[in-house]
Amino acid sequence: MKLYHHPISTYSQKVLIALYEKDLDFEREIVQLMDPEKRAVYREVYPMGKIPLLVDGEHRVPESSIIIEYIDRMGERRLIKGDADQQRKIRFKDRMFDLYLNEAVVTLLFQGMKPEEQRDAERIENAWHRIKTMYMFMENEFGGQDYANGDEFLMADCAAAPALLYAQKVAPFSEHKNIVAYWERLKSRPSVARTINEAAPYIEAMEKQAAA
Ligand SMILES: N[C@@H](CCC(=O)N[C@@H](CS)C(=O)NCC(=O)O)C(=O)O
Repeated sequence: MKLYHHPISTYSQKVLIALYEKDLDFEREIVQLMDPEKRAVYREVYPMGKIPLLVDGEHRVPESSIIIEYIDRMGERRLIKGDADQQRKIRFKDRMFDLYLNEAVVTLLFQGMKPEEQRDAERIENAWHRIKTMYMFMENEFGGQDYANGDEFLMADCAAAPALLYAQKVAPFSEHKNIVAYWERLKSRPSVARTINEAAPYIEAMEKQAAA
């Protein structure tokens, strides 16, 4: 299997965490989406131009959640488990973290890198609404359970970790003690710690470039 990804990309991180949790072997290819030439080359592989993409023999599997569904049939460790209702709840939380936390956090991150006069106030306001709503929901949930779907780290937690990694920078959650405790639990997992370590030099370079 080969994963097209970038260590700094949140959706790539989500899949890397899943691959590490499941201890699966894979090749990696880093895709430099910021470089127009390299982006054009990658669009030959996947016309939508999005990362991550998993290629396994004849199968081309895009979309982080679908990649996790695909790899979840491999190995012993399951990231989507239980009966149909339990699985639906795992998918629901995964969607919530992707669509309403990750997307909103990334919006704030990219808007923050633009000169003030080019920022889109409506997008920023909408992102904040989603983040605050997610924080309310998460603070309540993590008061009663360790992970997104109970006491076990599953697919939705793979989605939450990258969003919280960047949220620390643009939408700090330090006043939400249950989210802080959840983030500490996530970071202490080898799969998440490894993904964060691999991203660290790229994040540092991006921050230096933004500050220059
Ligand atoms: N829904 C997709 C989102 C993937 C996505 O948006 N990836 C970003 C990087 S984190 C990307 O490829 N951005 C480049 C672009 O939108 O052209 C997934 O879950 O994999």
